[in-house]
Amino acid sequence: MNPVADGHGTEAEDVVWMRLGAALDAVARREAARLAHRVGMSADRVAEVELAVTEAATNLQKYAKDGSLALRIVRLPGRAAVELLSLDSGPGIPDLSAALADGVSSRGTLGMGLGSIARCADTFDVHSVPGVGTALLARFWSVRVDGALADVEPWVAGLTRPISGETVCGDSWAARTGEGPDGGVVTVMMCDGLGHGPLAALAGERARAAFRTNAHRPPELIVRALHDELKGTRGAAVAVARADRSRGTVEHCGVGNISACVVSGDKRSALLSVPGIVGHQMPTLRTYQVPWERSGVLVLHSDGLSDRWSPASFPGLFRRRPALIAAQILGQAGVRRDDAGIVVVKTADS
Ligand SMILES: [Mn+2]
Repeated sequence: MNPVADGHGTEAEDVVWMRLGAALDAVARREAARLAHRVGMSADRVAEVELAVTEAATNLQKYAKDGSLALRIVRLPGRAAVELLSLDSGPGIPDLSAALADGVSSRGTLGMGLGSIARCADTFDVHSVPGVGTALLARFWSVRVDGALADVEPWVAGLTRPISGETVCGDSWAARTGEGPDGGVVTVMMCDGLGHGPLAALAGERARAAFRTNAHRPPELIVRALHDELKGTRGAAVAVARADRSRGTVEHCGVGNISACVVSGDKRSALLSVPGIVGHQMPTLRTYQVPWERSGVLVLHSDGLSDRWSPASFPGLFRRRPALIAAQILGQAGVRRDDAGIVVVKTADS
């Protein structure tokens, strides 16, 4: 893995969620083909991506208790990829390395088809906790790339999932990387629009727009700008955090119920928010600061995820890629009765 600051903004994009069921393989195959065509893949590559995604779907159908696939397009400057995330709630893969090596010793488990997905993907990562569940990440660039550039990893990854029965999500995130004198500053926002459905999604859209034009400012001023922009909407809980690699700090300003923390080893340092509703009732803002070690992982999520998770219950997860971290925590701590959103920042390999 080679983490890079992409030097531009990234934000929540459309995610196609497909829940485990009898039609999952067919639906997943169709959606994979649609997205692969949209990023301009050749017919051969489209076929490979279809096969890999179908394999992931079949794995869930055969072995998982419950689970979902998410497909989306991710972009770095000059390139686009189809990204597949698979999340399940067990039973987990007992011997992951054996599963990846031969696919034989894992017969009868989720590990069975992993090798073929890994071979086809430009980026592949998987994390499994026996008895808890598995998260899988596979990324397919539109043009097959070899060598150092193939496996670049954005510093920031977010993931949102609408409440059951909705197609749009009121939780939203945005980030800007590559700021500061050495490019080591990343600023992220997590926004939970009140309620759910299109009106909550509208608040999220406005929050992303306001973040885009204010991301260079200190977190507290960004929250103020969001407050102005969200007037007349339902309002939102919002948190903005800025991690500065050269100063070794994270500054955080939050209003309402967004969980934020820095994970370092098995330690989780909470970043506090003040009560209020951005766009409606603005409290006196406070900015908190905690140390940012190189190996630190910054996590912000809405109350669509329980905040009762602990790093120790996901051994090794926080050394993995941001997108995989986001998927595993959302998969295991996410609730179905609310929109869920999480954003993860990691500026160094660890
Ligand atoms: Mn919520």
